[in-house]
Amino acid sequence: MPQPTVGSFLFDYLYGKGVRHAFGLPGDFALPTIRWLEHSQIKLLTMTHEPSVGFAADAYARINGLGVACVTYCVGGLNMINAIACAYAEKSPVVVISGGPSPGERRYDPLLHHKVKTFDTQKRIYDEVTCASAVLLDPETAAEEIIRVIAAVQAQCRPGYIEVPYDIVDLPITLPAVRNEPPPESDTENLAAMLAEAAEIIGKARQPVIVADIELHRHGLTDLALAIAKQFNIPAAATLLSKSIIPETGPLYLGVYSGGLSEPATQEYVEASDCVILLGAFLSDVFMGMNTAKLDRKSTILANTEKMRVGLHSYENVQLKDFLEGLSRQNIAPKLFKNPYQASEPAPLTDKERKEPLDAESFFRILGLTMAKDATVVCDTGDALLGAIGLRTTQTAHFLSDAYYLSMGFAVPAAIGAMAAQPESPAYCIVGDGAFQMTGMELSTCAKYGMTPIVCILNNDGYGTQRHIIDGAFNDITRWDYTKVRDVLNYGRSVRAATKGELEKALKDAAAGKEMIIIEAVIPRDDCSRSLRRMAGKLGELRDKSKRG
Ligand SMILES: Cc1ncc(C[n+]2csc(CCOP(=O)(O)OP(=O)(O)O)c2C)c(N)n1
Ligand SMILES: [Mg+2]
Repeated sequence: MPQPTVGSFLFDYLYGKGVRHAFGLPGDFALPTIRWLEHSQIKLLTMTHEPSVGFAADAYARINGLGVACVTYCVGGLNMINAIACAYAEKSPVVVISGGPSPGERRYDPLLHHKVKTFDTQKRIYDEVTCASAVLLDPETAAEEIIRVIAAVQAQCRPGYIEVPYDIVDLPITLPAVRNEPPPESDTENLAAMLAEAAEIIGKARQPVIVADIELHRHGLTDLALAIAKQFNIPAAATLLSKSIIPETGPLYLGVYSGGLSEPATQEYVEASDCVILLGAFLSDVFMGMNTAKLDRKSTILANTEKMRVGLHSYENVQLKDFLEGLSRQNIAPKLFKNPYQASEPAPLTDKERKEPLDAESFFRILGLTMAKDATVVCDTGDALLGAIGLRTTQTAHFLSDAYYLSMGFAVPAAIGAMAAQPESPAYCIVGDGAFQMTGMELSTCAKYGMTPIVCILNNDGYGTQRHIIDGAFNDITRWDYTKVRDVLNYGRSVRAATKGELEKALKDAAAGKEMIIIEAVIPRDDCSRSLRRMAGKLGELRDKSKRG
């Protein structure tokens, strides 16, 4: 066995943690590290722009449990900061690996290219969007540092930052003694008290409901939460961020809850509940439907990795996993309930409808009618996401979006990350025309690696979401001929769909074929989904002085 180097150890260690693909873009400081990555067992996909590298690694991490983004110093790393901020905000375990200057240059070369203010600028900026960071200046301690950062990333499901000076990466590494940190433990008295109080109010509740949010998925606890729902026969809603982590065709599924943005049956049931059990929940303004949610703190149980509360009582040092395991052992009689959220298929199109112009709500209805059964759906910010609230996926954990951080430009690169993680699942990428103009040309990477996404561009002639908040010429964008993107890449097919029938045909053909396809779905400029109309209406009341009450 050749002696491991910093570079070989780093990628062997990540491979051992389950990483099979990494996303990157080289630069002189990163090249020696990227060469080690290429020689490792991890397959490297190089992309055209660092924001895409970050979003692809994020999507891969959401599916695979760990992702890797490898970039160069400052020009690359800082270009990717928004995508990693998204991963931080939404708890996605991405390891950022950046090339960096050598220890010698840090001492003697103050005006080295790519440097911003100090040699630590990039690391300090990353400290704001990561849970652990290290600059591997010393091969003696490099292995310990790598293990520390990756352990934090996995435990907290947040990004981590590892900067590798280009001349350190080739040096032999000192392997540390193996140490296994024990997992954090709950305070047994607090746990017992919380469980007793929770069991009492769930036991008494007439209409309890579970809201299963994204932390369950990130921390591998969805099955446990679902077992609780089944055992006590309590229906479960998802959130926009956790959409599809629970089976959307199952009898307990209540739809996506997001206050006034929800479908009416879901909203009514959740808000009429006398015991809302929020598991792994992010109580963001999006979750609260831009403050349209009507949830009474006194009748909610909140259990996430940061807060444990039953009604108005908070409990310290109680681990989410321990609470869920404890809850599953409680003696609570199964509830009786009738699911108001019918698991029905969308109504098929009539011949008359086929000739009608397409609109935003119909787009999602037709997508639901034609979508391949094992599909993964990746949605960008805008109506691509809000309109998808009622879309039913048939596989669990096959819906991806940045539904809390809401950065445009997520969907195309995230679809690339998803296709790398699960090549067998057809990827549907739903993206607005504005967001497509940000990162859509990353489809170049699909051409490079022979990937075949079904890309639906919702072309409503500009920043539709913003138009419904405050309109002006600032919401206009150049009218691209999106079907020509195919010609630029000389790869795949493209089609424009302006009627419901044209969209139905395009999507059916897409599901039957094995090619990349770009579908330009023409949506009237003033049209939008019901959820977007409500969200934008609420934001309009907040942002527009003339609409403030
Ligand atoms: C990176 C980024 N820049 C700006 C915004 C603000 N923003 C939110 S939605 C939106 C318009 C999106 O336009 P488009 O992608 O065409 O979707 P639509 O709203 O028309 O459905 C903008 C500019 C954002 N969320 N993310
Ligand atoms: Mg638009």
